[in-house]
Amino acid sequence: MTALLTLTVLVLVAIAIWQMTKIFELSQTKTEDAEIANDSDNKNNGYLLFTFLIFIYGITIFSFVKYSKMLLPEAASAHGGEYDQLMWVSFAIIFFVQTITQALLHYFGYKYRGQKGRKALFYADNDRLEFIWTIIPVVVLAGLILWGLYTWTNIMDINEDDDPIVIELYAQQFNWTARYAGDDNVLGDANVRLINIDKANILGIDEADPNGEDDVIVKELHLPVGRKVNFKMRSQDVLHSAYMPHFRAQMNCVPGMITQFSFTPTVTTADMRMNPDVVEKVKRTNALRAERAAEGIPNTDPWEFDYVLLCNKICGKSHYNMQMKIVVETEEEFNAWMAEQSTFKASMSPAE
Ligand SMILES: [Cu+2]
Repeated sequence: MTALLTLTVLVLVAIAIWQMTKIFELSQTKTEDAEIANDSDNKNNGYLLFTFLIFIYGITIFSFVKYSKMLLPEAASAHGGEYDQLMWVSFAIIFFVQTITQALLHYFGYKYRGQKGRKALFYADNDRLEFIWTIIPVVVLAGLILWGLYTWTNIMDINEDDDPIVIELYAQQFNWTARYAGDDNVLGDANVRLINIDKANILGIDEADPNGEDDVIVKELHLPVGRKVNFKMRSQDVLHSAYMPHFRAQMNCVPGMITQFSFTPTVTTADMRMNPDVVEKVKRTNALRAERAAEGIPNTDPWEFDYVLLCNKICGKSHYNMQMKIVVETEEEFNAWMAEQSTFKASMSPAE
């Protein structure tokens, strides 16, 4: 409601300014050629072009300096480096081309501004020039696209090589549940129609399928470092998206089907907490939190870095808070944690 009112006020103010400008224009005494740009108008517009050029370069540099600290730290997965490299090369090319073409565009706008007595040159075409400005983008874009396709195929090649752990990520409004495939490393069949709250079967695991008996259902995702994980995603209700930014991983969770993503975590949570970028970020965040705590604002306890699984599809009103903690640890720590979890069979409530 407040937003609507603010918007209405803004629109009304804009209309008022527009009307006032019209009145101001009408009140001016008119000379005959007032509507036609003269040499000095053209020159001023030329200078304005340069001002705009300085503005876009300035805002680019400002954004780099002020906001590059918001970028993610180094990738914590085996494929992440490849992904980042593709992104940085694309950024560099876009940045280079943009810097040069904007300077040329604005400079020529000024250089060939309208002047009394100057006539535009009629220049039909130039095959060589056209060839050059067609072939360069074609080669660069084809290169980027081929490299992108190659990277995509590599990342999305989900196979059973290297003995991956199989984990299901189950999405529902507005939380995540993870299910490990257990000792047999095979997930029991599941279907939302088999959900039985009375028996605490919250994921709809088929009780008749022996593969499901040793499955382990948890609310915190633990991954052993260096071991490949094959994720199988399901959704109970609407479209969600399993997003694990530190691992450069994202996959939609679609009701009625199983989607997959696979990666190998390479940096433990403990090691990532010592990464200089992460240390800086934690320091900055905690400084802000301390300021807020001093003002008596709640929920401002110091923050410690953790990997997270987020939802990256706007799936409803609590979408922003749909997340699960991910802990990457050594194989021993992982085994010790897993030994404490109970299996689906053991955790099920007996039928009434
Ligand atoms: Cu969601």
